[in-house]
Amino acid sequence: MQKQSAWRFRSSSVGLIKVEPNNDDYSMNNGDFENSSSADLLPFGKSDEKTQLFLKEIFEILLKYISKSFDRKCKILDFHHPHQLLEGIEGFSLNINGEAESLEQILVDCRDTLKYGVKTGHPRFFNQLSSGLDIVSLAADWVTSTANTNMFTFEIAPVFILMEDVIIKRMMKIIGWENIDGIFSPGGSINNLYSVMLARHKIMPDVKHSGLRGFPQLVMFQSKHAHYSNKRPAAILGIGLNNCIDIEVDERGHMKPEDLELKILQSKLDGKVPFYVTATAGTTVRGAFDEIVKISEVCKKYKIWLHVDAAWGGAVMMSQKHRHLVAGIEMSDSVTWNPHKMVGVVLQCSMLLTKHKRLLESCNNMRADYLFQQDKHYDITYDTGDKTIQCGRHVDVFKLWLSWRAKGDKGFCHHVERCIELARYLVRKIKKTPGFQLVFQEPEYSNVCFWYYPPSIRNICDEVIKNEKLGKVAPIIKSRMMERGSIMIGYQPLGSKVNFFRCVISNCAVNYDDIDFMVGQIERLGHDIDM
Ligand code: ABU
Repeated sequence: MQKQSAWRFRSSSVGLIKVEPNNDDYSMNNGDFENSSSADLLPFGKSDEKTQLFLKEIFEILLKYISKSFDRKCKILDFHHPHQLLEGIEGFSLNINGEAESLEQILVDCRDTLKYGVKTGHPRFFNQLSSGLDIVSLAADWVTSTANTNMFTFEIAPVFILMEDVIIKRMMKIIGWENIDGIFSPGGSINNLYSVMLARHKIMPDVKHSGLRGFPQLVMFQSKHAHYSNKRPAAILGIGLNNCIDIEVDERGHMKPEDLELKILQSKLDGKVPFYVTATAGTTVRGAFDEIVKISEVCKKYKIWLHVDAAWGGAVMMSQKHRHLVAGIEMSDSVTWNPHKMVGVVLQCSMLLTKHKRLLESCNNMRADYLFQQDKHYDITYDTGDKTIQCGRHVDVFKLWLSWRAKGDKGFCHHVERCIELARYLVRKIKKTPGFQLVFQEPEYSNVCFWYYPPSIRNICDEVIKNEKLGKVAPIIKSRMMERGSIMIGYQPLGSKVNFFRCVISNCAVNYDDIDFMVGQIERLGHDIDM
């Protein structure tokens, strides 16, 4: 919104208050943001008062947004098409016109940015694996941004670097390894890439310096339901997507170990070198857990690196009740886990863990003299930046560290168990609600996949025609829910299954009524669909 319709501000005994432009108190405006610019803030301003007033106002905007995020009466989003946002709505403009705007306009920009976004913390946001708005990790993120440091060396991030070490060592106990190394990086996809790099470096360390020429063709394997990021490293690292082999899944969505072994043997017959297998703990769509013990036996037999992509499902390690889903994880060589998914740490928080100590360093180090001097006066093993493929690295550990401090193991355990219990409630609800059908019976995790059949297609006898129409239902309902802003759930096809809803529960704000609301809302939005 442009500043003509914006607010005025003044200080009072109860803090900063907002005053309408035509209010008599307008003249008492101490913030005077309309006539102020970033040049009046620290480090340029004469005092820090303006900075404090400005940040307090930002804080007020954030607090209001947080309250709305949890308020079921508020919409999840105020949907606008890309062209509408680009053209500008009610004065909200995305243009950078080169002029310095007033602080008043900057405040309005912040408010409008949140206004036209999606409240991913809303209890009726079921769209993504990461959802919810965890207050402690949010506070941690604010602290992190204020510290505004970089994770490359102990020299400039002493506390955060040690926290990363503490968390990684704690994960060693949780996974059950005798050794550990690891790194926080921007997301599961990057961590899956790291694991392929490590696996290749272990068997072909010379590739780092000599390149691929002269080395045998490598082959890697993952289930056909694995996340797509498990394949991309083949394209990035010169292995080639054609050497990234899909393994069949059984009726539960688990990778078939016998098909894995068959394809490993085939690749050997082709003169290639099988070197890497991904087992998925919690597939993206279905939430299925590959059987790690059986897969690890195959990997051991053929001396192949086993990576567990537990980005989504790794949280079951926190629950004695559900830990059996990752039985055998200690037999893996590396694990990806994203606490920004199931345990609700705010984005982004993702780690790559490996039991092969010093391999990350050896694989990635470049020994830049200006950062990683070898003659520093402290223990330079804590200059962990050289283990990564980044240079600058965001502080992600503090969100997890603070959240773990605040909730303890029990808090994380409760989070996972409650989300799975709510998913089971949804399964029971779907089974008994006419027009709804589960795509997969008895989900293992908190993904619940289902179709909604509007009355107009329920009695169609021709299965081909019925399926064709069914595939169009979820996108129509999804567009209606976004226009209305009442609820958000993802949809997709999978193999021969036409478009279905994938409801993911990872937000601890969700309750049983929200599940009932979701089912009722889909009925309300979809009952009149007639194609
Ligand atoms: N790692 C990607 C997860 C995407 C999703 O939320 O479905």
